[in-house]
Amino acid sequence: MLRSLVASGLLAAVVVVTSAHVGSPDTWFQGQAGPYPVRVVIRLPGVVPGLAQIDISVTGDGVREVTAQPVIFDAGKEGAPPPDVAKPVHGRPGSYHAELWFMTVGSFSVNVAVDGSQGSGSVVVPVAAVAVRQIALYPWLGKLLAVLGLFLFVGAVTIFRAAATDGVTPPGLSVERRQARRGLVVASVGAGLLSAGLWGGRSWWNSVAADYRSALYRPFAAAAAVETRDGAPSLRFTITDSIWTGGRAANRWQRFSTTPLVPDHGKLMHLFMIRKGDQGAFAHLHPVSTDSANFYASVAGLPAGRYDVYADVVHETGFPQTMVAEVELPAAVPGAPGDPDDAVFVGDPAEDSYRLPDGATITWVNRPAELVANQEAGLDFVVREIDGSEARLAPFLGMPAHAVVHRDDGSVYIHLHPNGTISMAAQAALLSRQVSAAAPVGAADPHAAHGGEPMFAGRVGFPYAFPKGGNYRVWVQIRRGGVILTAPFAVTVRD
Ligand SMILES: [Cu+2]
Repeated sequence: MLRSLVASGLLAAVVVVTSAHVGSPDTWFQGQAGPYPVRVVIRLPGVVPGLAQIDISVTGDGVREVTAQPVIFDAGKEGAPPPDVAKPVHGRPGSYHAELWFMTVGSFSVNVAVDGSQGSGSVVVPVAAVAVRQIALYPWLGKLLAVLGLFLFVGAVTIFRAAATDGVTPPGLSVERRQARRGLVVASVGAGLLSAGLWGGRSWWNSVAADYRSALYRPFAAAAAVETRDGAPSLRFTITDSIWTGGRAANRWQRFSTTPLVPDHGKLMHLFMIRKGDQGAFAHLHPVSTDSANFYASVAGLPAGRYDVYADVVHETGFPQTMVAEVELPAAVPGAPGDPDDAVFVGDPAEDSYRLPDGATITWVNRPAELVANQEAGLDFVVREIDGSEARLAPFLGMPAHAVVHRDDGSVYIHLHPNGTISMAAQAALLSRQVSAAAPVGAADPHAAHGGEPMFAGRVGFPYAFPKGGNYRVWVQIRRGGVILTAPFAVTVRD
């Protein structure tokens, strides 16, 4: 009984989900903290309460102090613990490290503040803390605890008996038969009470573990289908999850994700279709919603095949989700996407430089000779005109470029921006709880001081590290001449 008691003592695990993604838990962010460019990487604890590892690199001289503070959406800064001072990393100038406790499930931000001779500023990095799995007790530890428990149990019963026999017998005298019988009774009653207590403890713990399992995070259930709409094949993406359709939240993460969706880059949903197997067909679509559960998008331009479908949404609490589904496109769909922000791409990948249909090129600058999991991937690209000059980039959904990373088995998917893995809508939602209506802190205003001219430089970098080895595809998307162009790159990553 003790062994099964200990075996059921599963350790609770909370893995933080940082942005909308599949299988890519770490947060990568780059932005401006006042006068200082910063890069922030948040690696997650895996258990709650748990300690997150925060790596911060600050560019520029005269930095006096760097701090990091976890702020939960529903408590705001008032309810946050004081900021932790990040420690400089020995031998790596400009690098700082902090460890932050995540004490509960929820939609958080990590506020990184920099103070220096050039001035001060802060950035807000969205981080959603949810539990996605349970870590079992190490078997050897379970066995050890069972043996110790048994030892304690026998020890206690022995003490009960001794207390009722030797304990009441004057020194030097032997224990009388009547006393010995009473000792046995006391020991049996004691053993019975102890067993009842252990049984109670076991059922209490099992209910805690059951509660925990029922509160494990899982993306909302969803379904995708191809339907004829206005005479043309359309993708219908439906959020089928009873939590969403019924709106009943049973635990903390559900409370954060039963709030309405908010637009991210002006779109309620960013949906990606990737053909399974060869990854030779790709679509970035922005379905329109007919109600809170149903979303439709044209699939014009896509060839036949079976597709993985990833739908990124953000709730008004800043809680991001990626819903996953699959769909079969029985036949190629002629035509081009309806929404000018939608894009479909069919074709084979390049190694490090891809020629766009208009003759320009997107080149992966300084592509690492070997890509290793969990090491900076160096996803830096330059767009060059036909004459080799560096291009200027028009805003595409408020950004100079977007990228999508996908592992060929579908176990990793993430939508990247030049500011990292975070969602701007999540950042804005968390900021809205922290600062006055004045301009948000650290959130880049993509439209500032550009007045509609092509406004971004032709060099874009996506701070990121591949979470595990394998064969990946990276699609980089930019807007040129009002058209969205896509460049695919094939990537092999070593563990
Ligand atoms: Cu999008």
